[in-house]
Amino acid sequence: MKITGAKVFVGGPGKNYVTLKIMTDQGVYGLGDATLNNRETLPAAYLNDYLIPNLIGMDPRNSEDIWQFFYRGAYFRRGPIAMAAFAAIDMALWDIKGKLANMPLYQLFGGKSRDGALVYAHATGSDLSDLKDSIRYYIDQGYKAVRVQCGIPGMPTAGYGVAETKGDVANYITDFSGIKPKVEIWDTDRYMRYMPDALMDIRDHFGPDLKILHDVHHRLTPREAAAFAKSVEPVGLYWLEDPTPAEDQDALKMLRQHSTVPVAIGEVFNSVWDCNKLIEQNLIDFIRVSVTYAGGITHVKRIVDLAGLHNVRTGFHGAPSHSPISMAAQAHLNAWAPNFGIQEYLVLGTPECDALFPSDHKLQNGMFQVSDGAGLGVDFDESEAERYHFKAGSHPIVRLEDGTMWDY
Ligand code: KDG
Ligand code: MG
Repeated sequence: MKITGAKVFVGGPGKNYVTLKIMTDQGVYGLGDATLNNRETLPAAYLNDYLIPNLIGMDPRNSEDIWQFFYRGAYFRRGPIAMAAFAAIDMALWDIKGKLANMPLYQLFGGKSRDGALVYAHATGSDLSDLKDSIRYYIDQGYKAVRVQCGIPGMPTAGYGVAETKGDVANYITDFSGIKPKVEIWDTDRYMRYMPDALMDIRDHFGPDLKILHDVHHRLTPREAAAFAKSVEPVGLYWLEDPTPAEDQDALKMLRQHSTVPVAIGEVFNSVWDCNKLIEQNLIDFIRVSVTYAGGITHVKRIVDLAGLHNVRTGFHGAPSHSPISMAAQAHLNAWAPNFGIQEYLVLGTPECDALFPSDHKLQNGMFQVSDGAGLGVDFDESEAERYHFKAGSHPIVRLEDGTMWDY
C-alpha cells in the first residue's frame, strides 16, 4: 500500500483551519489537523515544502516509522510549527489505519474506558453578573464544568478570556482585523485583589457540584502564583491553569509548597520532553497538551501513558482554534485513556462548520459521545472548503500600564 498524494487546505468558517488530506493507492484517505492558531500558514508550508514530498510512496500503515522518520530525521526538530505538521500526518495515518480495520480509533487504542467524556466550556463576562449569566447558560445546556474568566474592576482592558461581545465565546481569541495585534493592559495587583473573592462568589452562587476551572494564562510570578493558589483554596477549583509562564517549570515548586489546588499546564507544550519533569516531579495534576501542537496521536499517547504512571490526568486543550479533526482524534484518546480527566470543548457546530466537517460525534449533557465510525469518524468536504481562504489575524499582546511587555 502506498501514499499517492496529499493536499493542504487553509481556511474555514471564522477560522483558518489547516486541514491535511492524504490519499492512497487503495482509495482510502486520511485527514489531519495542523491548525496553529494565528500562525496557520507556517505548518502548511512545512507540510507542502518538506514533508509531503517525502511522504509520497511511503506505506501509510507504518505510522510509527513515518513519525520517527520525520521527527528523528529533522535535526532541527520540535517546536509548534514542526510538531503541528507532524501531527497532521500522524492523525491522517491513524485515520487510514482505522478505516482499513473498519474500526473507530478508540478500538485500536484498547477500547472504551467510559461511555462519555466530561467536557468544559468557556464562561466569560465583562463583570461578575455577566459571567454568572454565561455560567447559567452552560448549566442549562447540561454542562457540569465551566472555565470562568471575568473582567477586573479598574483594569483598563478586559483581561484574559473575556469576550468583547457578551456571549461570544468562539471568537475572542483571534482578532481578524489584521496582523497587527491589539494591546491589552494587565494589572496583577487588581487581579489578585479581585479574582479570589469573585471565584468564591461563583462557588456560593452555584453550589458545590459545579466543576469550576480558571485560567491565569501565564501571568503571575512564582510567589504571586503561590499566594493566589492559597487564597483560592476554599473555592474548591477543579483546576487552576497556567499560573506562571510555561518556560520556567521550577516556578511551580513554590506553588506546590503552599497549596493543594490542582494545577493544569501544557497547552503550549510540543513534546513529552516539555512534560516529563512536571509529571515525574508531581508538579501538576492535569496535562493540557493537544494532539495538534504535540505531534499527533502517536506522541500524545506516550505522554498520556507517562502521565498515568504518576496519577496525572488528561485535560486536552480544545480552544476554538482546533478543527473538528483534531477534536475527533482527542475524543478517541479520551474514550480510551485510563487516566482521562476532562476535555476542553467549545461547540464548533455551526451549520457551516458541520457542512465542512461532517461527523456524528455528539455533545450531550456536557459529555462528549465519540463516533463509532471507522477511523477518526469525521470527514472533510472539499467543495465546501472552496468557500474559505486564509485571513490574517492576531492574538492581542499584553502590556503593563507603564508599557512593559507581559505574557499573553
Ligand atoms: O491561541 C491561544 C489559545 O489557544 C489559548 O488562549 C486558549 O488558554 C487557552 C485555553 O485554555 O483554551
Ligand atoms: Mg489556557
